[in-house]
Amino acid sequence: MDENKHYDDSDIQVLEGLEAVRKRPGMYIGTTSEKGLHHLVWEIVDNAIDEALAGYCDDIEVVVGKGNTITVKDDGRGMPTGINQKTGLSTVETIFTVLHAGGKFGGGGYKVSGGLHGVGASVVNALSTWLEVTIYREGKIFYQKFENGGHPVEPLKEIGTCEENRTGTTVTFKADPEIFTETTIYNYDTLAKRLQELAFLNKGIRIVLIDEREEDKKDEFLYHGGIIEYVKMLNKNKKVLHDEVIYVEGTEDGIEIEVAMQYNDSYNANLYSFTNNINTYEGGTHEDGVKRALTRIINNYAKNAKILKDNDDALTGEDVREGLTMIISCKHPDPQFEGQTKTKLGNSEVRKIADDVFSEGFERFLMENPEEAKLIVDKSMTALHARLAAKKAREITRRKTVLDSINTLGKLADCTSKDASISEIFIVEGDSAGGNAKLARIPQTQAILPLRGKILNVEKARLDRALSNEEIRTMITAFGTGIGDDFDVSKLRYHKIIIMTDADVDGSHIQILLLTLFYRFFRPIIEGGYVYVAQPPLFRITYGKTNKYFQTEEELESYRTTLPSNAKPIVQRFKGLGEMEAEDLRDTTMHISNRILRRVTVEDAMEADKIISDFMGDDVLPRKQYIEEHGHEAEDLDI
Ligand code: TSJ
Repeated sequence: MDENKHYDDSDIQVLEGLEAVRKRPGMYIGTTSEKGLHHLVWEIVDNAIDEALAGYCDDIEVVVGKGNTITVKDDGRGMPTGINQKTGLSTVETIFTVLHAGGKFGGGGYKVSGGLHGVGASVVNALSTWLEVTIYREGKIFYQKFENGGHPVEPLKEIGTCEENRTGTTVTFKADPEIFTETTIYNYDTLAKRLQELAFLNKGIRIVLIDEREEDKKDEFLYHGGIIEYVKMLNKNKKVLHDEVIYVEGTEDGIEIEVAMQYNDSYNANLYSFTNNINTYEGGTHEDGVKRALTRIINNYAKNAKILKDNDDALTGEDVREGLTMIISCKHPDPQFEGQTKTKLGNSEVRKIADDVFSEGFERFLMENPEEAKLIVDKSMTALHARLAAKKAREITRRKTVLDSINTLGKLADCTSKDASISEIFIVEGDSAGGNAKLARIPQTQAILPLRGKILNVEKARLDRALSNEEIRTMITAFGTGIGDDFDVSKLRYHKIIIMTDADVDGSHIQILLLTLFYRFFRPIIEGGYVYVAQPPLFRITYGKTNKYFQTEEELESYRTTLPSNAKPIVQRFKGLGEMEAEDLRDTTMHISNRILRRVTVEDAMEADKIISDFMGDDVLPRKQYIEEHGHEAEDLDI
């Protein structure tokens, strides 16, 4: 058997491998939607980040080209250009054509690309119409191009020379529209958000994003303070309890833990954890270790300072995390990702390491900064007292259910069906819209709950205050689920909770408040997919005997052009639900066969929650800025 035969065999195998990726792209990148498209960028960027983490690169540039091409460029050592013994191909060609070839050669250090995604450059190549790589190394320039889903046009070739000190790798690719059938257009904000996050998580790396598609757009992310600056950004619109961000860092057994934290005066915890730059949404051992240490140390401090007496209830994790913004970043040579979405760190040794590293640093901080220590302990103590008060309030609420039921019955027009799976409740703003909805409903399956007063802004209220709000108590009673620790989603009396508000700024505001309320106190109803937003029309156009309804002026105008030129239709603009005829409301918004409902996702609710905490907290300035900047868009605010 000669050398060439061997080469042919592996070449065929290689192409079969890439063909498999094209046949089942979802297996490799999860989805071929817009999300999958962006995944290609992360795969390539991860390689440059690896080079930076190995200590050889501090400049990364991502360019979105005119035809939605992506170029990623680094100033690292340049990919090795020699021949790979196993494949008989150049290392470069191996990396771009053999599945899972990444990380099998040289290097050392952390491989972010070996983590959650880690499918590597060959998958990007397989899913691209073409891909080019250029390497600057040892005074030479090397180049290779691939076409039609990963087929090399020629082997890697030296195409010129450069200055000895110029090194780096540049990759350009064009995602294949036959694979990414939904879209091949990149979203600047999606790219910017993740690249900024990578810059926060990897201090000292400069990451530049350039958009050449229309007018030139550019962002540069470089954070010498790393996650300290991340925490500062998250707390930007908040009143912080102490000026300095607390920062703790340490390495044990090659596992690096970094924590940055700062308290603000809100009641929410804002905690994000990462492992090898991957957001561990589901938490894991690094998060457990830090949380455990935080609770223990604040309890010990409070006891030693005699703030917490021997017979007092201990501070819980939730107490000590109230108002806390925290980033935990772990870098691990061999992370095990678990959980439903593979975003939970499973390595058990990390729990103790994270605990050790964090407790040592945080204890020292408290000792050296008694003023800040007192503020933090006091904040936790207030949370504890509020928690005990809420418990009492809940007990009272529970006892008051009979009374509440009577109140609720007065407002609620319930449906006659007791089968939750076919029952719906419309939450309607105001009595006049409520009256209309009562006329328009199907009484067997559709219940109407008009809300009268202002819904409480939950950003400023803990559970105890929320429970004292009559509108909220009414909803709890109507839903049948209870709240807080007593919450039981199986008792939900309606499997569709439909928010129906006017299509204007006030309506959007009420939607945001309700979603935030549900997110904070009734989260399982959002997770269960029980919450919807109704889409009432803004216009009715009557021509002859037919009525047509539209949600936007554009839709209305484009319909108008289909009418004969001499037609004179009498167009009606609805200012609110209360102004519509009950018949209109039924035909467009409530009747099962005509209406459009938008199911609220957890992401929608998180977004609402973020809008509330960014813009509707105590601080009026950001709210004013937001309204000034976005006021004109508010009408089509889509949440
Ligand atoms: F993988 C890839 F082709 F997609 C890609 C790799 C894309 C980009 C934008 C950058 C890179 C990359 C790879 N940048 N830097 C490196 N470094 C190496 O591959 C490398 C260089 C030298 C040595 C060595 O031991 O001398 C080891 C490695 C892993």
